Parts: sequence; structure tokens; C-alpha cells
Amino acid sequence: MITVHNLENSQSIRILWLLEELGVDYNIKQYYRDKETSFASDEYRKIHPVGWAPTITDGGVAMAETNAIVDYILDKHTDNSLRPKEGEQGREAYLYWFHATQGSLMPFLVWSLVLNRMDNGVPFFIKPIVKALTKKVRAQFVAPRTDKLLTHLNNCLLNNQWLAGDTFTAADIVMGYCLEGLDARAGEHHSYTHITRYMSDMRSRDAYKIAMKKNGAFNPILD
Ligand SMILES: N[C@@H](CCC(=O)N[C@@H](CS)C(=O)NCC(=O)O)C(=O)O
Repeated sequence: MITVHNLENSQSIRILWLLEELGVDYNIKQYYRDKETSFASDEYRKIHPVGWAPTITDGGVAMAETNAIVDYILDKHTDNSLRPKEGEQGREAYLYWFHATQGSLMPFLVWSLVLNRMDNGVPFFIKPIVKALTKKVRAQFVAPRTDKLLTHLNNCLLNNQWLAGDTFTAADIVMGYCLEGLDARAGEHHSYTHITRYMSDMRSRDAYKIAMKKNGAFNPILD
């Protein structure tokens, strides 16, 4: 049986959600972050050579990396519509959003977190210089690219309930975590009305509610 090594306030929530959508049995082992650094504990680092969350174990297999885990689980559970097959409706949109979310949107959220840490974590006498620098990186790189992706997402959601069309897929699960992160940052997506509707649909899914309940308090890390 799969064990999800569930690090608090992390991308592990997606794996709980996926398993709840599939309705399969699994175990959860709970871990906490270091209070100062917010890094995972040494115990967590021992499960897989890289030591980031999410990580799952399944028999003798230890698997990390969100989208690899999603594919690993979906390879074992094929009787569902969470990953449209080649030739099926929504396949191209699925592929795009499954990968763009984790390969493009997520890194911009991480950029944003690192820039916030730079602003807050340097000695006062170099703060003005660091802030001028981070402001420039935000304005020239992070903000316009994040906005471009969110605008595209918002436009796609105008005529589609979910990312791949009318059917909910694993791409929505991957996107959900990013949007919770944006929402926690003072509702950064709120000017995108279709994204707001989409988030509300996502949060009203039974599997999402159960995953959140099993996960416990969820506060995305912002800085
Ligand atoms: N690309 C990786 C990123 C994993 C990652 O950065 N995980 C964070 C939690 S959201 C983590 O493990 N942070 C704690 C640490 O680095 O020790 C994935 O998609 O799984």
C-alpha cells in the first residue's frame, strides 16, 4: 500500500487529493518543518536521496517529484478519467496544464518566495540595495510572466469548467496547490474572475475536502 510522507504545508496535499479522487486506500505519515528554516527534517531526507516533499513509498519503491508521483499512481490505477489518453478529448490541454503548472507557474511562485526572503532576511544596512534589486526582478521577470500564465489560464476557464474541458483531471489537482498559494498571498488571483470560479469548484469537491481534513491545517509558505 502507498504511504504518503506528508510534510506539513507542502505540495504533498496534491497526492492526498489524488488518492482521495481515486478512492484507494493509503497511509499517511506526518512530518513537520523546521520552525526557523521551514525545511524538512533529517528524518524526511532519509526517505529519498533528494529529500523533498512530496515523497511516497510503495513496497520497495521510494518516489519523489510531484508529477512523477502522479504518473506513477495513475499508471497503477487506469480505470478513471484523471489522465485523458492519446486521442481522447482534452488530452492536449491536459498535457499542457499538467506540465505548465509544475514547470512554469510553480517556479514563479518559488521565485516570489525567494525574493520575499531576500527582502526580509538581510541586514538592515543592505536592505535598500537588496529591495531595489528584488523589485526589479519582480517587475521585469516574475510578475509579467506570472500574469501571462494566469491570463491564459483565466481565458481557458471562460468556456471550460476544468483545465482539460468538462472532465476533472490530475492537471486540476496540480494547479490547485498553486492557486491556494496565490490565494494566500492576499488573493493575488482575484482579478481573474474565471480562476475565482474555478477555485470555488475545486474546493467544493468531496475528495478535496477529505484530503484537506486528513492533511490538517494548511498554510502555504509565502516568505
Ligand atoms: N519539484 C519538486 C519540488 C519539491 C519541493 O520543493 N518541496 C518542498 C515542499 S512544497 C519541500 O520539500 N520543502 C522542504 C525542504 O526543502 O526541505 C516537486 O514537484 O515535488
